[in-house]
Amino acid sequence: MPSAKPDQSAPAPVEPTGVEGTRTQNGEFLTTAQGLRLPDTDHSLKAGSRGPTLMEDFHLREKITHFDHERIPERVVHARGAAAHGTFESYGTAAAVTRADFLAERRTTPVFVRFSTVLGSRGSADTVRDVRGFAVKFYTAEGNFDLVGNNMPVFFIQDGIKFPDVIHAGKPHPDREIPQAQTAHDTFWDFVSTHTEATHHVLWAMSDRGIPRSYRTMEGFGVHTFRLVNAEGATTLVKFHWKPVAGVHSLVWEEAQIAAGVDPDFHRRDMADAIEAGAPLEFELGLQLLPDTEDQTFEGIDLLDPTKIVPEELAPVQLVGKLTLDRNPTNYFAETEQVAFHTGNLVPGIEVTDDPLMQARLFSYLDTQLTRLGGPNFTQLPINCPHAAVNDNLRDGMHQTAVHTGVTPYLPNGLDEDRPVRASADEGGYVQVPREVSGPKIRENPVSFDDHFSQATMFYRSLTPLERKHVVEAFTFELGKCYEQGVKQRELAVLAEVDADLCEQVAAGLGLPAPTGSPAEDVVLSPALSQVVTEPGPVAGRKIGVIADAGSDLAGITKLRKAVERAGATLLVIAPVGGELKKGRSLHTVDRTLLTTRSIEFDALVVAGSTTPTGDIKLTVLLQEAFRHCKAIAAWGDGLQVLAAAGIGADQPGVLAGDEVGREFAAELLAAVGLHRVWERADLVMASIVPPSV
Ligand code: HDE
Repeated sequence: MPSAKPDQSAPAPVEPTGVEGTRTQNGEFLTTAQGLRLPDTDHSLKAGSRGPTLMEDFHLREKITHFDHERIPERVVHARGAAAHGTFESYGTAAAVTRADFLAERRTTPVFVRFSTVLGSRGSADTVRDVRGFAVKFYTAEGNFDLVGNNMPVFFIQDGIKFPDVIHAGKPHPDREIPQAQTAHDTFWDFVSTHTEATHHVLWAMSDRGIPRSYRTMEGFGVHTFRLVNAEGATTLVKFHWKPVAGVHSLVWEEAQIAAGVDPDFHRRDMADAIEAGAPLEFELGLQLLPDTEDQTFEGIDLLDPTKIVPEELAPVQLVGKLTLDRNPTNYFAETEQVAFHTGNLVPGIEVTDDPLMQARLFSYLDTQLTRLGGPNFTQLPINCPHAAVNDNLRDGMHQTAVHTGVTPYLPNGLDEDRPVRASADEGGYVQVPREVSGPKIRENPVSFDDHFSQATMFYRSLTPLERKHVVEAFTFELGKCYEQGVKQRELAVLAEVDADLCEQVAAGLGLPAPTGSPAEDVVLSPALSQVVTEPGPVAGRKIGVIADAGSDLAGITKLRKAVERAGATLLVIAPVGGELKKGRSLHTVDRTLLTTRSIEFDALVVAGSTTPTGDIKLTVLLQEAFRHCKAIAAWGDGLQVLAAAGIGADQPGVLAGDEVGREFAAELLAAVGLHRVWERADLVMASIVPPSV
């Protein structure tokens, strides 16, 4: 039956549907794509109620045809992503080195940021071990500027011509199409063990950086060296950094694996929930400024080699603005899926360099959108539209939505007074700094690209012992998943060139002999590469679970909720069954039951006073898992008995106990969350016994 009786009055004239905002999908009447009102969308047109469907049913055919074509090709890499809108506020501190208008003092620029994993398909899990994309589109007054970066500052390859190779090796095997969204398989390790330039990036990927806690706790990097140009035409080389206000934090590996099954949407849910709860994601943009010398090196580091970083201790990161992501997209497809980034979207004052990885990217991004978004007019999609005026003289093509006026889409012209006018540099025109280019036509890397190991060694040795242990475990896991002994042995030979201890520990875990190499002994360490903190950081956007039942101290939960929310975090009530917990004037909705939650959702767990120990195995698993993942655990009053029933003593590291929810109890709990993990517990709960290397 039709759901509503149509209004018989004639449709009022409306704006043409191409005008933004008129295709709302929640207007008054259901219509066809042509705007024809429909009386019924539940029954096809048939020859009698038991007869065949009529070819004439244009509504049926339009509805099915459109559905058949709902999916567009996913991105060949970075297919899995989530995004948010926000703003970038410039501090003005970069104005001396770049004429980019959006970096001038007190500029506020709208932005759209898409975070992603690289290898997995669009429906894959968020928490897999992988590199994360960190792509920012600034809708500046001078046109769109895209900073298409990653959460790791280096890349696997030095020349863009090898990108298809490294991606083919990382993607599922072509015969069985497994494994999905991960590097723990033979072809990946075959590639990186035969391409030792990948070693530095592989170390980053096997470190905790490969499994971020949340998008808000990741650093971002432009990776390549860029060139800044100021108003006087003076140039400075630069590396772009995003510094998360919430600090850099990661999951632990077991947590990442559980999350991939229990909540494959872990990161996108975390971002969307936090934004909705009023806890925006915040990052500061930082610049490492490096003199633009003839040889484009800094302290012996080749700035055109994307497998190298410049340690922050050698060139400090200077903060020049703040990014705030505070608005969720309205429609995933229209915005997050259709956004098209391009490294060639530049603004005056920012230029690319001759890094051969960057050079290939300048071709790839525009090219890939032609198939992904169905033609050359994707810049007209609302999410890609510049906020600056566009007069591009481009014509026609698939999905042309503009109704261009005029008859002179060519230049120079006499019929339209030679318009549009070409802008000089003073008028905001993008004029590249003239640079001499010469050299023989040749396919080879500069000799300075040959050092594949010294920065991998620096990275590994700059980590704390705990982080190094995680790296060892990640290598042992990933290589342990390979079938080919030759691949494992070749990668061990690579590790021997990085650090003997690393190589020996991984070899021991694999049960293989450890080869010897000659790792650099004189590397200068960079403590900035470690992400372990010793002072509590902000807790905004974090989640704390409070375990309670009908008999619990609900007034205590109210007090705790106030303190947690004041700090920008969220408190979720976990009870044996759903519904509400009510006692006197206190009322709490149950957010999760023991059946619908796992510990991975929370940064800390608290047991409310007067909660009855039930011995429910799901509760024991919840608490034990949080304990094993080194999360803060707390209880007040006789809530401690629930912890004891789960085998967790009040005297264990990182277990907080209080008589009631007072200021001190809440402050201690939030400080523990601000430290991210109770690493003192790590040896107790994460030790795996590995026999010495053979
Ligand atoms: Fe990309 N990359 N890439 N990449 N990349 C794409 O563009 C490519 C590289 C990065 O959220 C594709 O629209 C080549 C480095 C991000 O939409 C494609 C090379 C870095 C995203 C492409 C690289 C990145 C992409 C796939 C080697 C960090 C997601 C779909 C020369 C600095 C953007 C698309 C989004 C996406 C090509 C290397 C970051 C195929 C050829 C290095 C964050 O054009």
